[in-house]
Amino acid sequence: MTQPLEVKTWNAEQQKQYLALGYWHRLSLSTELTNWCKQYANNTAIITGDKKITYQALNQQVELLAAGFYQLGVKPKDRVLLQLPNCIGFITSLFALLRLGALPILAMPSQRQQDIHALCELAEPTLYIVPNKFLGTDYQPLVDNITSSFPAIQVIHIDTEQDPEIALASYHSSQPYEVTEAYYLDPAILLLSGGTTGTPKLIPRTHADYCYNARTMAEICQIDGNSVYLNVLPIAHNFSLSCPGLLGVLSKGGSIVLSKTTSFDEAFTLIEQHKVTITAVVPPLAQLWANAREWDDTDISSLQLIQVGGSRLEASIARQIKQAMQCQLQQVFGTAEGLICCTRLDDSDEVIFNTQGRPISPHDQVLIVDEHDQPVVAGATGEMITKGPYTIHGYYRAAEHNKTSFTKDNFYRMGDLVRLTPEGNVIVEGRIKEQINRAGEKIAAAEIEQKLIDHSQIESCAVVAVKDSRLGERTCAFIITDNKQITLTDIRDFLKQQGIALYKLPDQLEHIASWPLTSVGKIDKRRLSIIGEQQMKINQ
Ligand code: J2J
Repeated sequence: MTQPLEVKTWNAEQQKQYLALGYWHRLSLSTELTNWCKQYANNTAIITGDKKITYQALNQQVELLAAGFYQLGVKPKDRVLLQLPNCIGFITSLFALLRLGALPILAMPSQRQQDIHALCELAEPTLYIVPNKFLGTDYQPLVDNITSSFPAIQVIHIDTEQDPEIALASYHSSQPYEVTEAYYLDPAILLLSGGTTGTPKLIPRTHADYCYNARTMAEICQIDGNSVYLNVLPIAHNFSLSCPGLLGVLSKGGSIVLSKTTSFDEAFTLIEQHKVTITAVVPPLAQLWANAREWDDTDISSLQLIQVGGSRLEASIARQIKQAMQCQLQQVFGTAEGLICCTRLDDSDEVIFNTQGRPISPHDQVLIVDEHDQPVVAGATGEMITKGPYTIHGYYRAAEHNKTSFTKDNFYRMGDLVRLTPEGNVIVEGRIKEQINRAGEKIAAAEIEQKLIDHSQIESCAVVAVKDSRLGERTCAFIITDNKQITLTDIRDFLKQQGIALYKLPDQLEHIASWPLTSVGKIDKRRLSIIGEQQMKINQ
């Protein structure tokens, strides 16, 4: 028997309050989408390649696909694993699944067997929607592996090179189907958490809270029917899906331009061609783009706002980005679990360059606490904990993990060390969670450690983040072994064979004779990060 879908949610009083304030609508995300398609029928919704798809046409494609998925047997509350890159098929599949009341699990195209396998075990999807090939990766071996372990799963292959107007057309159906209006406080989608453990965690975002998140960000970014948003980051990520991203932009009648890659060649050309007004990137990418502006003369003057978030942005680089891109900059400090902080368009440069802004909802509660969960004195650094109208109360099917990730009164522990300025802006100072933030992509140290320790010649290991001028942070594995010949390539190959995604493979390997320990006898990972940085300098 499958486990129930129910997840812990807001108490009755909070629910009443958020509904009364108009934050939440008593509507499913699917009904919101249908309403936007009707309201902005003739506006351009999606631009991909040389095709422009209106809201009306998008809605028609979604109708046909929902009917097709229905014929395949997709039912309300079925989990469906969606692992697609930035393509029209992602958008139509997502919306069609929502229309049937199914629950999409949003996996990243970069994930491999280890993650996809774990997601299938955790959420028991009935359908897996995956590209056949994308940017040189053939997904067939991954699909073969998954179907051999989970023979009941149906697979839909998407040809991402196909004409967007007929993408998925072979799955279209004109048969009638049953639209299911989901309850607005049921989970609408399962997002992937950055995670700190060996197995992936899924974030159940509800219809009401996710829509509120997207609309609020759209309002802060002043999105309207003339806005053109360039989607360069993976569309399945919370930043590009709802901050304001795809959903926020569609809620206001704007257009989404899909970019396949993050390269400035493609991005700048799309900005010029479609008069893009807003885009969202991670700091290392923003810096690459800013450097490229020194010699690139593509006309990107339509750009009004560049959102930068996902990892730490140094003030000096923030300044350089604003100058090079000749538009407003917005720092975004957010999490797929909920809370989003950002600078506002009319903030001073001082605030925009030096802080990560403030929460987007007046009802976001943010506390900065010490190791005993006691609030620190004003202005001091501590761990950020939060709850509010769009922050989850628990991960999907993770009762044990939820006990440590949330406080007794339902605050989510962000795992970030921050301080607040007197004006209430957040400054991110560091992190207590054991995670590597590699150019915005999050890697749980525990996951890599658990795999490395299976290596017959590794006695003990620890994985830490080491400062990196290009990536922000790189992944450094420390090992204790008698075999001093083991190289970085050896351990990367070893991990690759275990189905670990490429972006999670260590960038650096250090042999160590014994562990530096903290006063309580744990491996001193802070010390290891420093050693890793020193070693890298010596080796350069
Ligand atoms: C430092 N660390 C940051 C920042 C996130 C918008 C933007 C980002 C995310 C995201 C997101 C940071 N400076 N500006 O979902 O909608 C680190 C923190 C945080 C973790 C969350 C969005 N912005 N971080 O990055 O769920 O450590 O969401 O807790 O992937 O990224 O990661 P994620």
